[in-house]
Amino acid sequence: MNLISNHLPTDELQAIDAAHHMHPFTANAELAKKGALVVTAADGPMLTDSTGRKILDAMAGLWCVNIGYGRDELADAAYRQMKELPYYNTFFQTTHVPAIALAQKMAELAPHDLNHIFYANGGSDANDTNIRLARHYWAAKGKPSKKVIIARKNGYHGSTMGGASLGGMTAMHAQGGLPIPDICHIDQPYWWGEGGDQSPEEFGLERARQLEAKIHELGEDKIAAFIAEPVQGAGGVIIPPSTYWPEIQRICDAHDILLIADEVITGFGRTGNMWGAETFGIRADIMTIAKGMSSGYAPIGGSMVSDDVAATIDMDDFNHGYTYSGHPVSCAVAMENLRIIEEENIVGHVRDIAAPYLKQKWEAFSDHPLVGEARICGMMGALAMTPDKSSRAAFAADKGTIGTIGRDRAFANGLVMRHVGDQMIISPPLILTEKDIDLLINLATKTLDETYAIAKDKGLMKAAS
Ligand code: PXG
Repeated sequence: MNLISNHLPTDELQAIDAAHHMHPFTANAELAKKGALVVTAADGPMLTDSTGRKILDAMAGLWCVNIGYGRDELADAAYRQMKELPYYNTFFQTTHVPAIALAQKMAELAPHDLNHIFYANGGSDANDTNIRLARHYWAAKGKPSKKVIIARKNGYHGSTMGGASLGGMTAMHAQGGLPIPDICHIDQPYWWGEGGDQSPEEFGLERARQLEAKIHELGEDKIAAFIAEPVQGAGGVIIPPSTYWPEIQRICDAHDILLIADEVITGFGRTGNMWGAETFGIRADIMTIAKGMSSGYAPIGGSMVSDDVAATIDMDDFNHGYTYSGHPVSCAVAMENLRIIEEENIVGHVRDIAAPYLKQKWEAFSDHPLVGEARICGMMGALAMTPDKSSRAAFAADKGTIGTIGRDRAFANGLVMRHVGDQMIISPPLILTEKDIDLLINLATKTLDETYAIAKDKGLMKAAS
């Protein structure tokens, strides 16, 4: 493999980075003190840092590098497309071959009649598109008062003004005056964290019925859509109880509101089917896609839109679009990625081999003294850490204290895991072999043992009152 490794020494790179690069979701001054991990190369599921250390990437970048790193076919597809037609737009009665081919492919892959794509650059702007699509749809149907979009607390739908408003992250809302008008949030279906004495099934129903209560409260004539991730990703891999999605579906159908499934993480095989919608039996009117669409090799996202929504929107100009909607290079890379997913049966590999093997090992973590719940769906999993398993208590220490220790121990052990508060989460490349999974589990075990030892040492194994 040819590496572009002719770079400055690590400490110099870190100093320049600290001086000029504002990192997303990061306390930059804090990071500047220790310096960011400089990743220089990657292959399969393994990263290489600037010191030559190998690290297992159990987050697939940011939940996106589904086919793993180092696939030359995608690089070749990008190169060929850049030479042939590096850019053209699709705004003013023009189109190009990569956008056409990918639109056809996505219509074939997407569930039921989600036969139309509106291209975006990623998930956030695709969700901004969805807000405008849903509102425009109802206006075109002669019901302009149907504007409100109901979303969920602790959901994640992106970082743009629209995406962050749909998301239910209070720390994001606190910055920049969000949410924008006509977006509201109901509670999440997080049984382990919020289910109290209810069974998961009872709790799932109760949380779904909050949607119906909200529709009654605001009036059906005001509601445009409900948006949710089939499994919450950034919120901490929250897998809803089995009763949740059927009830949500019933409510959306009964009340004439659009259902938007945000499959930015759950799409393209992550849950063991091509779509989270298949895993949970969801029939959406609009589906958000990004990340695994190109396995992160090039930025691309979009909204898959049903026949009905597309036909309704088409009756009028939809005054919306991005310069890079359907960028030819990203489309060509996505096409090649989808070819690999299909020809190498990546989804079958997840369903039949990787996910069952990982599940069995991952769930055994629930015996660890630090772990309250070890949950997993396909290739996305979480370990909820607790000082007291029986009461499912939170730690007395500030939220995220133990999670940060876990994250730092994982890095030190050559494993990328993310922490969400005091939960450790994974979302590895889908191509992991059983041997890779063994490595992941060994490193995660070491990480948990060390985190537990540190938490005990520092007197942190105390429950919040
Ligand atoms: N919807 C969902 C469900 C997502 O997970 C977005 C939309 C936004 O996509 P873009 O491509 O605009 O980032 C996402 C993105 C994390 C993390 O640390 C998660 C995401 C992005 C960055 C960090 O968990 N998800």
